[in-house]
Amino acid sequence: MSQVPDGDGPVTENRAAENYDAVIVGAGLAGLYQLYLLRQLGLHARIIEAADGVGGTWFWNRYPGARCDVQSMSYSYSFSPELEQEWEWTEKYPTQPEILRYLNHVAERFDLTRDITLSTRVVSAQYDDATARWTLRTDTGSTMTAQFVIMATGCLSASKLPEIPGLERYRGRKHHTARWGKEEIRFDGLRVGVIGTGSSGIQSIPIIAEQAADLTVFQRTPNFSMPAGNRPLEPGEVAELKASYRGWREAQRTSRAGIPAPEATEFALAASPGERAARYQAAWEKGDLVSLGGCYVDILIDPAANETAAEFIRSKIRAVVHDPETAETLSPRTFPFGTKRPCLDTGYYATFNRPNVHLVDLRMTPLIEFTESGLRTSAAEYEFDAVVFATGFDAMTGALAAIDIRNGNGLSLSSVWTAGPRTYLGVAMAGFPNLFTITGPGSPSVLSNMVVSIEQHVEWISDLIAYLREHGYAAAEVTAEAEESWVTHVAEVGSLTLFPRANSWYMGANVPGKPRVFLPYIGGVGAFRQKCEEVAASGYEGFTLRRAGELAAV
Ligand code: NA7
Repeated sequence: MSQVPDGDGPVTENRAAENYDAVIVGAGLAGLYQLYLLRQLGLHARIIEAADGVGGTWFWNRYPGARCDVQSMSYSYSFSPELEQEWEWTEKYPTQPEILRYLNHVAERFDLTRDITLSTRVVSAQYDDATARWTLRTDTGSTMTAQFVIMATGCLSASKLPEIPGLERYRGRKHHTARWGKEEIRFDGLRVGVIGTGSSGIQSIPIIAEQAADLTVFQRTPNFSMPAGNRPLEPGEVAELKASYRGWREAQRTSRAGIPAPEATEFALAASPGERAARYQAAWEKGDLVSLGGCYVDILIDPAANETAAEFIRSKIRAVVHDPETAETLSPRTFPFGTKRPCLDTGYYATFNRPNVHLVDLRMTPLIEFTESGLRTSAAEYEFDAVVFATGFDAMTGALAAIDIRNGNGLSLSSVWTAGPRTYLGVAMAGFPNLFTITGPGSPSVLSNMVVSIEQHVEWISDLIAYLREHGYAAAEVTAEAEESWVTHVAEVGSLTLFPRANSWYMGANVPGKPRVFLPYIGGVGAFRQKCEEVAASGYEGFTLRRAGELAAV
């Protein structure tokens, strides 16, 4: 957490502003690589990071069982062949501690640490049209100016608590999966309640269940989850991928989701039930996020096709969970498969066969309030020694909205985004020159292997900055027309799919009052990259580029 200076009052009022070519907000996967590339360009750049260590998502999400759902050798930087060769991943899916070790290694190996300010949260960013510079203020009272500001603030970093009254009354232990402490937290012999059955709940529940005397899971919406099939990596397969890494990286970059997979060509409803079952079973056994949804072209487009995949997963739940009523409660029926982020698990459904685990269906009996000793639903009162909130995030816009970002006219980004975020390529906003977002709304981001999308955005932003400097430009600003046309395109492509039918965080539906807009871009990583490359090749079509002498005219 950020450290606010205590004792002597604000340290800063008379502290001189530090001046940079670029300030990067956030030291996760995106911020680290951005710093590395800007340094290569010769920029004086600095990362400001709220946490007291690097790692972003992987710094904060330390809950038991936290693991990436993209395979380790693919969920890693591609920019350094040496790094690729020397780092040894140990499991098919990397644990949070292993990824955090990797990111700390990257920060040290590329000597990034000396340009990272930790324990400092950027609270505001104000642009000045006349100088084409941003002024940033932090919660430690420091001020800095920069020509470029790059928000590497993450898509899932603004965590949220459930909107249930009385939280302050509850006297037991409280833990949010995305704000887990650094010390080991155990639940041995305790009565525990877990709220939330997204990825964080589904990964942590089996482990908490093994420790707790008694575990109650509060489920609002059941999720589709598939077995991860996690296992140690074999030396042979590691060597094989390391030998062919360049080709693999290229395949990642041109794939749909940053995870190379065969493109389906057939329609689910054209196949016989037996053919479908065999194909779904083979995909199920692969233990990954993309194979099942990728079995047929129409799964994310046609509700009837989707239902065949959804019912296949429900049959798996029924096969594992002994009590038919519990199996049915765990079976998703209110949204199409794939339109909320599916999960990968290790023993999730079987956990509900344990005598110490109970499932509460919040659709039947909603949460009413916290009490001093636990929780009350419309049907019963529960007492807990510890409550775990696996209640997710204000996704994609939450971390940006938390910073008071204002343009030269004093207009805030949040006020421009009241009806939903507006970006060009998820990377820049009209009216906010020299401000960039890595994997912002309107880019493939959370629908893809984040590392692939992060590298693409970071490289694109770096190329744009290099172009500006080479050609003597002081500022780049997206035109209103380019932004409008991209926002329209993102919405149109989204509306061709089943995604808008789900109350998901992709739609902003998990945050009361948030506009219902499909936030990521579903056009695919490869196609998106191509579009970005075309924009760059055209001399940054869609941007107005200004030289220093033209700034006053703005
Ligand atoms: P998610 O996937 O947003 O899951 C949050 C869960 O918490 C989900 O089951 C929510 O139910 C539930 N929730 C949220 N608010 C409430 C309230 N007020 N009452 C009851 N239940 C609630 O977050 P995760 O951290 O698990 O995963 C985020 C992403 O990280 C994941 O998708 C991967 O990309 C990695 P709901 O479904 O909204 O009804």
